[in-house]
Amino acid sequence: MITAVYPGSFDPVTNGHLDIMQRSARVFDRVIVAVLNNIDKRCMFTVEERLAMIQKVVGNYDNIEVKSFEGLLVDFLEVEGADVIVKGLRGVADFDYEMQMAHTNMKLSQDIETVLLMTDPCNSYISSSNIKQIVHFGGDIRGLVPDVLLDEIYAKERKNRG
Ligand code: COD
Repeated sequence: MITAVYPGSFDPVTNGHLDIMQRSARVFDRVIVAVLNNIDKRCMFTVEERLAMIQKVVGNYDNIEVKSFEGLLVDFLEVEGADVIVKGLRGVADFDYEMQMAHTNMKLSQDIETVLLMTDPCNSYISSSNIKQIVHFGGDIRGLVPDVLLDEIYAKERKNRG
């Protein structure tokens, strides 16, 4: 039984992330979506909100769990008894970054493999950062994030504006 961890900030979760989660669930026996709880990083959504949003979109998958983690990713994998880190690749910029992360994690734990899944071409330009920017300037994010989260994302932006 292979357990894979798909880590990220997911601030907010996008259709690009969702596609990687769904495809991972087909490839691996068990998938843990691991939401980084980074107190140093300013996020639009709290870790609890991010967990709930992801749960809302993958809650119907029997082999996907959603958890938060702090500290080193390899330590989280060890606690969970996981074997593989899954990442998504949008292009060469992601590749350079992910290669460095994979090599670092390899150095930290020889037992863990990183598997990179290519983005679906229709999601290749989507990032949490560009979604936050579009929402901030009143643009349309339909098709970029799961439909069930649209209202919540717009409401959060309105709340943040005060
Ligand atoms: N299509 C496909 N994949 C995508 C898309 C898309 N449109 N958008 C993003 N992705 C992929 C990203 O490439 C990434 O693999 C993943 O989805 C998550 O993306 P983000 O942006 O939500 O998350 P990041 O990049 O902020 O997450 C960083 C980590 C949490 C993975 C990283 O900071 C980490 O591992 N931290 C723990 C500390 C640690 O262990 N450090 C040592 C290793 S260097």
